[in-house]
Amino acid sequence: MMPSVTHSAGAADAALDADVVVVGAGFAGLYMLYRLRALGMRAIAFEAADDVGGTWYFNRYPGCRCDVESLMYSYSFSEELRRSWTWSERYAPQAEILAYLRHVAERFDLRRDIRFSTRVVSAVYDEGRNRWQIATDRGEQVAARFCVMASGCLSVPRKPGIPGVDSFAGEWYHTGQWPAAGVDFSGKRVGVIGTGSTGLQLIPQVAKQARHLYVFQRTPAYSLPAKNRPLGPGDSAEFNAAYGTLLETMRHSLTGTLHVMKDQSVLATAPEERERICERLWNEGGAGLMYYFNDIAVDAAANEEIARFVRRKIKETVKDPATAQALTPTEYPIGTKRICIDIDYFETYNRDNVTLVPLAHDPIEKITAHGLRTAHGHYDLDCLVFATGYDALTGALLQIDIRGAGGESLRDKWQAGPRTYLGLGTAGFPNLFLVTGPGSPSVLSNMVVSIEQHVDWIADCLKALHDRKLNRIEPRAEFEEEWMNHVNEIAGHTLFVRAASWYMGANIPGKPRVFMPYLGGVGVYRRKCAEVAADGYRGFDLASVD
Ligand code: FAD
Ligand code: N01
Repeated sequence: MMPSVTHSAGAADAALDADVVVVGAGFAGLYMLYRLRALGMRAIAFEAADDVGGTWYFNRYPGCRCDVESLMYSYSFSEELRRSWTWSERYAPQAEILAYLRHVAERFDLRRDIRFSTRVVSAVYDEGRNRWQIATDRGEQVAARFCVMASGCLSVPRKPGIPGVDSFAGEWYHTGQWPAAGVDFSGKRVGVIGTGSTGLQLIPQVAKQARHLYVFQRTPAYSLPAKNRPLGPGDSAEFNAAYGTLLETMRHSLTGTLHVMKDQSVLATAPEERERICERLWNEGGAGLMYYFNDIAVDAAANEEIARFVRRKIKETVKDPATAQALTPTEYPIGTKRICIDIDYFETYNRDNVTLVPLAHDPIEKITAHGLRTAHGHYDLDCLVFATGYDALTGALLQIDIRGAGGESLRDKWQAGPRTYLGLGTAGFPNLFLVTGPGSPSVLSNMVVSIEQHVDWIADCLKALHDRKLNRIEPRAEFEEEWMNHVNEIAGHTLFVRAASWYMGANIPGKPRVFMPYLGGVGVYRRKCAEVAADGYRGFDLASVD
């Protein structure tokens, strides 16, 4: 394809023209740029941060690491890249994943097409010119035929609206915006609000430094031990030797990983055998226990058996019975909020300098200048950490004023919850693509596998349009409707809808309660997307409008 970008770098009011604008430079934006370049299309990416990395740029809190094994949580598109990188641990720490993404940016010279420290504030489709008009917070305007939102599912941190939240006079941090220089908690009284995946990674690390750590827990989490360990050269060699087969397995699996669900029900397995399997998977570490049996996500009684096993482990680990009891989740099925993978989380409560403050019977009343007041007392704090999560899946998209054909606003269209066709696009918004958008497996999967699948689908689609001399693509409303019904129907058959999770938008007051990701599985979804493409992009209107 012919390049069509004109740059006048640096000038805030410069008018730019590109084939494609990409929003974001994390795993998704970087690979999208790589594919667009290979197609000969000229793309410009905007990234709010001052470097690449996305999630792994922002989440520098102590203990942050992946919970999908590093060997799987890696790009597959370049063998050369794979062989140029060695992971040091089963679950790599944040700094190493960020270094990997920087390595990718350098190896493929991607930074030259990225405008850093620049936030896209609006994207308006100009029907007459069949172009997206993108505006940034630095005053830049770009016209592009296509726009790809690689803006992340977990990229808008959320500080809760607790009364007095802005009155705290000490240091405060949100885990999703952690200072690059790090934080020294030595000698400090630290409060952590939040016990999701982030809190569980952070708490054991802060406990090692702080004078005293208070953990304010609203809902206890189910967590499985990571059993993290260093990786030796043998691990990579073994993985690389079988790579082709392993990759195919991941791509066609339920979750984009090597966890292959057995055709075996919890309830049909004899109790002693079940115990033996659970114990083995627990000791192997990671999320394997969640994906072995085929009925945990759909059968409440089966789920309860696995939940009971995990609850027993908590009781065996935490010495103080009252603390153990408070840390034990009972109110929702295991796995219906994202399962946590931890390193010494429950053990941390055996330390003298750690106090759990269960909020169930002692709710937070307000944050004060000097700490936090609950119904039963005041906790004096020097530092407060919000591990309170994200405006997930739709947050980054709806922060941008996106307007489609006829000026329709995405915020209006999605008022009752996101609506997409395949999570890849949305009717009324031609030439707009979403990477791991709501309605795709996204956050329920190994995101790198899902990101690559989406980016490949989008890149192949752009090539197909070009080859057929077409320049406009838009999901058809009736196919979108059908897809949303399918997404909802599958979710409705599972236990996921029983938990007040961020998958449901339940962590944000006022956010519509709909189950946003697609639960049909990575492999099934991949096949459906491929069929749509092979069938001439079934469900999309294609046109040439110039
Ligand atoms: P992101 O990495 O979020 O990147 C999006 C980028 O877009 C950001 O840099 C953001 O600044 C930028 N952006 C957004 N809006 C704008 C705008 N308007 N203008 C300009 N730039 C914008 N997933 C897994 O599969 N396995 C894991 O182990 C795992 N661990 C995780 C650990 C943490 C702490 C978190 C928070 C998430 C984790 N995830 C994990 C999910 C993770 O988000 C994805 O795996 C992956 O990194 C997402 O990449 P992305 O490029 O889609 O989005
Ligand atoms: O956020 P969360 P997270 N008062 O929303 C609590 C990925 N990730 O950053 O459950 C008191 O899960 C809230 O309580 P409750 C992963 O996909 C992966 O931890 O709403 N508490 C909850 O305990 C993950 O799922 C890794 O009752 C309040 C916590 O804050 C996603 O990112 C690591 C509160 C928020 O938990 C988000 O995880 C980290 C309030 N007002 C993240 N408001 C890996 O290991 C919120 N909470 C790979």
